[in-house]
Amino acid sequence: MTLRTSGVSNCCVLEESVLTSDLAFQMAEAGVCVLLLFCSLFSGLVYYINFFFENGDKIKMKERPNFIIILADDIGWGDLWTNEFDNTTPWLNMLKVEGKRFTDFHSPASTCSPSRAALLTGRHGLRNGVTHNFAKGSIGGLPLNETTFAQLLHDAGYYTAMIGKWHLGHSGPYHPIHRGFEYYLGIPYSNDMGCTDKPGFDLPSCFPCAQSKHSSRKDGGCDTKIALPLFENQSIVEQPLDLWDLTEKYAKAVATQILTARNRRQPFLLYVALAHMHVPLFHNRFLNVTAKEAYSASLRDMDSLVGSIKLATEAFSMKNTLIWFTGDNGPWEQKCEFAGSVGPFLGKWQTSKGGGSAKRTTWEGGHRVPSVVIWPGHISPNTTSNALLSGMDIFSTILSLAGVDPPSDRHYDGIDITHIVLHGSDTGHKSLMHPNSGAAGQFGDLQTVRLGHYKAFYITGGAEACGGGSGKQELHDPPLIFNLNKDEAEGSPLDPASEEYQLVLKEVEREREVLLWDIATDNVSTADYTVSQSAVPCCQPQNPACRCHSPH
Ligand SMILES: [Ca+2]
Repeated sequence: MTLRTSGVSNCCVLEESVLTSDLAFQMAEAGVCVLLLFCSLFSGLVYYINFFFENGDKIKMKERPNFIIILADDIGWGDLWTNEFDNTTPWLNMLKVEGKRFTDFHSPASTCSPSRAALLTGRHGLRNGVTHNFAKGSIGGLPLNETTFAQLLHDAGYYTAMIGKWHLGHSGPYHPIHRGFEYYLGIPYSNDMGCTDKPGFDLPSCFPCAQSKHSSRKDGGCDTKIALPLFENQSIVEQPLDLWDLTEKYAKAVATQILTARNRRQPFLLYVALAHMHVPLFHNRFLNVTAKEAYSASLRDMDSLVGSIKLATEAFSMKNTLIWFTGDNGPWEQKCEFAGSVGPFLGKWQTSKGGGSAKRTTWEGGHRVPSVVIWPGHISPNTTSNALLSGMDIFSTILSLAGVDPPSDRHYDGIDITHIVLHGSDTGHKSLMHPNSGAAGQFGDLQTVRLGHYKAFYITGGAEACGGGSGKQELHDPPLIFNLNKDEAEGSPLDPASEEYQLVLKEVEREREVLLWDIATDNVSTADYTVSQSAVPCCQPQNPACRCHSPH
């Protein structure tokens, strides 16, 4: 085995050509996390020695915590910390043991762009303007008068970097580099929004990128004419990108960004928006798995990347680091064996009428996501909170922990849950609204209301299920109300004539009216969803599939 160092990443990679088959197999089993641990330790040691002699003093890090927000894509509530995949995710199991797990935690929407916009701004789509997904050719993005937690932390002296999927507009001023992040490496939108030379697992299967300008093949929504780009800052550094080394690239970039923050002696914010578990699925390139094994192999690959991130903080002695892992929405059910698990949140009322009850819906499977937070020495290990919480709470909570006030000229839907994270309180939201995300109603409208352990639907609709069926939109007046304590699968609504129903309805309507009035009188934004071919990322327009890299 030989080692070579990479000047770009200040890390190291193993020469594949000298790997024996046995060693390759062992590495596949161990995942890239082990590789990164070695790299991290080596680089960290070199750095420490340099720093010590340059400064002649002990390193004094800022007291403000570092933040690493890890956002998985399309992960199911049932994918983690259940018997089904427990052997697949040792690193995420470790996070659960070392930190606080949230069992009733909800993504702010059940599709990508609105969920991410709300995470970064602490505001629902009806306030921040992002109610549905942006396209490859979107000329707009998250409205410019919206403020991300990255902008606020950067202004407060944090080093800020983002690695992964943005999906909030990539053109001009909407690019992440202009939204508070000093460094960016990642895919500007979902990993199925462009071809690659070695496609991952998807349903239907996609063909590789076209090799000829004259090819116009389009298969199952897979566009073979525009390759998936990888950006570093504002430059395309690969098109098509190689899915199969993306985990390694991201892991190296995480280590490099943590070192950069350490070199600058700044606290840091690192937002890592994973391509996992969105189709096309991919995994450790040393593995050879069948389609049936693809989901668990990809989950294991994601877990190894999470492990690499955790190890990087430890190897560089960044103990004052809060790591928060969660997901952007539930599983993409129509992808069948390539979709995750909703666990017990089956949305039976919907599935009995046809249609899926996960991603794009407001059934629990659409937005109840795994969530865990660790911060050594601050968060009690192996604890659980059942409080009603939202991904938007991350905005308010990390700003609070950093001592940063958000702009006062607008209202927020996220709440500061420091009392839950640090002090064992279990008091979260009294109520939480879930926006329509494509399966029913107008995008962004808040027509599903959670009140304590009750949930009211003013509108229902099923997303496309595995096999193709979809449930039609239905309006409910009075609303359907489920008691999740007794019926987590949302199978049988309460009898509208019952006293229980009437009491809940009164409070649901009051909570909803208060919120909608608050939004109507708030400082709100409108997103530009205009699409233009000129906004499609393309590093070489004269080449087939915008290719500027040869097939591997
Ligand atoms: Ca997603």
